Amino acid sequence: MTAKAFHVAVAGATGAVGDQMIRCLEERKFPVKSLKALASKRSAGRMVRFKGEAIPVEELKEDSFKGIDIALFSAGGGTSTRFAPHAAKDGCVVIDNSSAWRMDPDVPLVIPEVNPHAVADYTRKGIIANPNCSTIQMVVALNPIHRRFRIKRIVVSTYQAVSGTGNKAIHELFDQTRAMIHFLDVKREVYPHRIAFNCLPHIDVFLENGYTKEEMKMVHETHKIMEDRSIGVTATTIRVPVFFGHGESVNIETAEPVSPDAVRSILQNAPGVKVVDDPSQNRYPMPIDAAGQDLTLVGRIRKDESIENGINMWVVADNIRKGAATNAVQIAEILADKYL
Ligand code: 25A
Ligand code: L14
Repeated sequence: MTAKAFHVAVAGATGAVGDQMIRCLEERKFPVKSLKALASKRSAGRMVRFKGEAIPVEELKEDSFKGIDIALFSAGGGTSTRFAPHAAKDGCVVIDNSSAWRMDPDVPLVIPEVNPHAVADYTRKGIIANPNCSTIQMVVALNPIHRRFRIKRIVVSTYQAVSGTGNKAIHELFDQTRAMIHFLDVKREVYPHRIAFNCLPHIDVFLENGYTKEEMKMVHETHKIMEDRSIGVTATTIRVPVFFGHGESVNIETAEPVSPDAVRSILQNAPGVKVVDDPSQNRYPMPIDAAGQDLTLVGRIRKDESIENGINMWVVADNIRKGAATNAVQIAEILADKYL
């Protein structure tokens, strides 16, 4: 029997996430028969590298997906809304990193460590959604705790890296930092205020209820992925001047009595998690350690002394890898193994 291999396309191949998707396909040895790199007209003709080969970037069009088995999308919500249905119609399975399809009841929203079974529902629309980066790392850490102690309420504050916004934001933080250090004029284009040496309590757009869309994604996506709408979730999402790696201060209240030691031992055996929790040696999760690898780091695990059954913790992961590209390629691996 010959091993299966797939015709794969990456839409948004020149972006921060699309580029990492191609790296992940290569690193994880995903069985790629051919790779098609798609982006907007602006990037057509540029080259991307895959397994030592130079692949020309083509303009994304409605008919780009003929003969493609799996398409990984990360080119923004508008692009996914418009093009994913065309890809699906041509028999291609779309794994979409934008927020466009996540809450569609006919589209599964998947974290492989949490709800891999949901991949089966890809047949409804031919689309699988990749969750928001902040949701992924929080749910990877909390799901094993929920299964044992039943989480009643989550209070989360995020410290999010600029890379989530894409390459232009990475350049903006770099250019502003350099300008500040040289006492030059600071220009801003991507964010509404300077991000260098600052924090912005503003990620994605503001909604009627006073929350940002990023904050409400953490509420709704957590319910959908954990398949439990009874969990109270409230979020505050903050942009910080970090390039790669989101941090999250997470407070939980559980139904069952819980202790920091019990949480530590559950997380030591949880898939995709690494406990980094030795304050006496100054060991705790940090973006500089999370960046460039795929585990969700958890530390500062301690009792919330203000309530009966409460725990505080600090959760850090690489937002471009586990928060986006790696999670999408892991979904492709499940598809390839079990369904295609
Ligand atoms: O929140 P969302 O909607 O879910 O978005 C998630 C991700 O999508 C991207 C962004 O990643 C983010 O991380 N994104 C979001 N809003 C966007 C918007 N309005 C957006 N991208 C474009 N416009 P990113 O910016 O790192 O990567 C984006 C990737 O998507 C490709 N792309 C964009 N529009 C497309 C498309 N592909 C096909 N069809 C479309 N209509 C994009 O390719 C990139 O691969 P590109 O060719 O448009 O950009 C290549 C390089 O050009 C730089 N650049 C970006 N904007 C401009 C620009 N250069 C000049 N002028 C600009 N206005 C980028 O640095 C990029 O590397
Ligand atoms: O995937 O950091 O819904 O600006 C959109 C905003 C990803 C992060 C998503 C950011 C997010 C992004």
